[in-house]
Amino acid sequence: MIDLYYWPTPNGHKIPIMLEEAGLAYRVKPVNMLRGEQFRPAFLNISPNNKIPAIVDGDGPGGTAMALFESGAILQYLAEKSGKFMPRDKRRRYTVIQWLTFQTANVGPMFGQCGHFLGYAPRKIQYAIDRYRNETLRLYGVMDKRLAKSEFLADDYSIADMATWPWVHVRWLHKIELDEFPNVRRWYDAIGQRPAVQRGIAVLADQMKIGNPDKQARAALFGKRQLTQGRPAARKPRR
Ligand SMILES: N[C@@H](CCC(=O)N[C@@H](CS)C(=O)NCC(=O)O)C(=O)O
Repeated sequence: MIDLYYWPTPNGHKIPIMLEEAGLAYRVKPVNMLRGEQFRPAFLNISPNNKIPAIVDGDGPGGTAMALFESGAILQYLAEKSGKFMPRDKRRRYTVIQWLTFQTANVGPMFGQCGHFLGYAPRKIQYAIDRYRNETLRLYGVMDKRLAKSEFLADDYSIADMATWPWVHVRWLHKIELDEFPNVRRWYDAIGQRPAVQRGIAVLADQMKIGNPDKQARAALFGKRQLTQGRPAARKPRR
C-alpha cells in the first residue's frame, strides 16, 4: 500500500493522477498546507523541504518501506514500480525524462511565481507580474510548438503529461487563454477526458483553494522557516 501525503494543488494532483492511471493501491494522508501541517516533524521526516506531494511505499525496494518527496522523483518511481507510462527504450525513456524535467524545472517554478504575484502577493508588484507572466507565456509557446508535432509531450502519453497537465488546469490563475495555444488546448482537452485523470483531480477536491489566502494560510505558506535544532560541533580555530 502507498501512503500519499497530499493536498489538492497542481503539484499535488500529479501523483493521484499517476496512481489512478497505473492502478496502484493508495490511501490519502491529507497535509493541510494552509494550516501549516507541512511543518509537522513527522511529515518533515518524509519530506524535509516541507512540501507536498510525498509518498511512503510500504512495499518498497527489497520489501521495505520507501519514502520519497519531489513529484518528479515520485512519478519516476511509480512508473518503474508499475512498468507503465515510462518506456523501456532508452531514447524514448530519456525523452520522457526530458519533458518531465522541463515541467519540474521550468513550468512549475515559473507558473508558480506567476500565480504567486497574481493571486497571493499582498500588493501588486508590476515588474514581478510581468516577468513571470511573460515567462509563463513563453513556456506555453514552447509546449504549443512541441504539441504541434507530437500528440503528447514525449512520444506517448507519459508521466511528463501527468506532471504538466495540472498546471494548465489552473491557468485562470495565470490569466492564460488557450485560444492562443491551440495545440495545448487539444492536448489539455484529450487528457482531461481520461477517467483516471478525473478521478485523480477529484481527490480532496472540496478542499481545493487556490489564490486569495486568508491570514492563517498566508502565515503558513510564506511566514515560516525551519530552525536548526542544536549546532554542529565547533571547529578548532586554524593557526
Ligand atoms: N518541486 C516540488 C514542488 C512542490 C511544491 O511546491 N508543493 C507546494 C504545493 S503546490 C507546497 O507543498 N507548499 C507548501 C510550502 O511551501 O510550505 C515538487 O515538484 O514536488
